[in-house]
Amino acid sequence: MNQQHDLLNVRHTSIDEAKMAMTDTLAKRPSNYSLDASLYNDPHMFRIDMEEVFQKEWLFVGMTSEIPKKGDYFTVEIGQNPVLIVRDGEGKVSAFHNTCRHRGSIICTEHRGKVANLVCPYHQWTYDLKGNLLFAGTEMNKDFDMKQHGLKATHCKTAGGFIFICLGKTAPDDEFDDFLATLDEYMEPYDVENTKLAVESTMYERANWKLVLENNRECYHCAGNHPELLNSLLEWDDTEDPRAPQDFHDHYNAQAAQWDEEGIPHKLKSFGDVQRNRIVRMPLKKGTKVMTIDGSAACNKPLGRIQNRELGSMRILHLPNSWNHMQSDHFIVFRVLPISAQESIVTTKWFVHKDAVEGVDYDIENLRKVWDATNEQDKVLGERNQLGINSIGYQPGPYSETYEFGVINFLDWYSATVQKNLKAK
Ligand code: 3BY
Ligand code: FES
Ligand code: FE
Repeated sequence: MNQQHDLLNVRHTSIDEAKMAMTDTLAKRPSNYSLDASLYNDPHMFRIDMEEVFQKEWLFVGMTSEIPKKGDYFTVEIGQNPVLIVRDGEGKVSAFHNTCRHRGSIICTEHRGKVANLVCPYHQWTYDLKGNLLFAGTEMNKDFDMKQHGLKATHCKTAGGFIFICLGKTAPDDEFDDFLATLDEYMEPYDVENTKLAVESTMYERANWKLVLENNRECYHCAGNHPELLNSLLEWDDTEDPRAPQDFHDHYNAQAAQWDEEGIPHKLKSFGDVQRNRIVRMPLKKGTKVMTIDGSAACNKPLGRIQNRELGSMRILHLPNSWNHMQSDHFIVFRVLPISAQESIVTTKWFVHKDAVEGVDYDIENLRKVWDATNEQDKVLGERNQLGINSIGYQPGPYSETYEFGVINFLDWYSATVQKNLKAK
C-alpha cells in the first residue's frame, strides 16, 4: 500500500460526514458480520478510531520491569502522540506527553534510555522526573511562570507489572479498576519487578489495527497456519470454550488441582459484558511446559515463586490493544498500535527472571522462535485480509459463532465504545 492508493479509500469528504456515517454503520451492522470496508481502510474512519478509541480509552504500553530504576524511560507513539513513560526517584511510574512546553519539540528522542532529568534537545529546557520544569534558560520574560510549564501528564495506572495509559481528559473507570485488582492478584506469583526484558520485536503490518485484533481473537486460522504454535497451544479460547471436549476438561482439571496446591490463580475472570478484559490460565498441550518449539523449558530459572513448570499459559486480554501469555519460566506481552488506516505496529516483548543469564540459562533464539514464526504468519494473514477488503468485490462476511466468538466480542466492544464516545461529545 502506498499513499496514492490510500486516496482511493476516501469515501467521506469531511470528518463530520464520516462521523455520521460511522454512527449509522455501527448502529446498523449485524454483530456477527465483518465490518463495512470503510472501517478498515478509510482515513476519515481511521481518524475517528484514533479520537474515540486510542485517545480516550485505557491502552497497554509496557511492563514496569522495563524501567526498573530511577530515570529509566521508554517511549511510545499513540498515532501522532508521542508519549514517554518514566520511573521517578520514589519508584513511581508516570506517563507524559513527549512534547516540550517551550515550542513543542519531542524531548526523549530514543526508544528507551536512562536520564537524570528530561532535557529537551532543542533549547535545553529541563524537567524533573515528575514533569516539573526546572530550567528554562535565562532568556524568558520576567513574568514567565515555570510552574505553568510542566510536562503534560497522561493518566497512568500500573497493576501486576502492567502499565496502562489513557490520553483522554478523564479516564473511563467502568470496570477497569476491578480488572487491575484481579491482574495484581493473578500476577503475584510472577514477581514482575524481578524480571527483565530479554528481547523485543517490532513488526510493521500493512493492515488496519482491527484486522490485527480480529486475527488474534480466533484460532480458526491456527490449524492452517501455525504449526510451531500448535506444538504447545490448545486451540480453545478459554476454559469455558463450548467447543472443548471432555478430554480437555479432564486435562484442565488435573492441572488446576496442581495449580491450586501451589496457590497459582487460574479461574477465568472477565470484565465488561463482552470480555473487554479477561484473564484465564489455560493448560498447554499434554507433555509441554512452555511455548517453545518442542515444548520444553525456555529458561532454567522459573519466574517469581513458581515451582511447577507446567503452569500452562495465563492469557491476559485487554481491548483494544493487547494480549499476553504468562508461563512458568518466561512471559510474552503483545501490543498493537495503529499508524494509519492500513498500517499497524505489533510489538512483542519476552521477559525472563532478572537473574537468568543469556546463553547460560536461556537462549534468545529458542525463547522467541515460536512467536516470531507465529507473528510472521499472522502478519501475512492480516495483510492478505486487508488487500481483499480493499477490493470492490468485498462484502462483509459471517463470523462463526463457535470459532469466532472472540472476534464478535471484540467488535461489539469496539462498536459500543465508538458510539458511546461519539455521543459523549
Ligand atoms: O494465542 C493467542 O494469543 C491467540 C489465541 C488464539 C489465536 N492466537 C494465536
Ligand atoms: Fe524544547 Fe525549545 S522546544 S526547549
Ligand atoms: Fe494467529
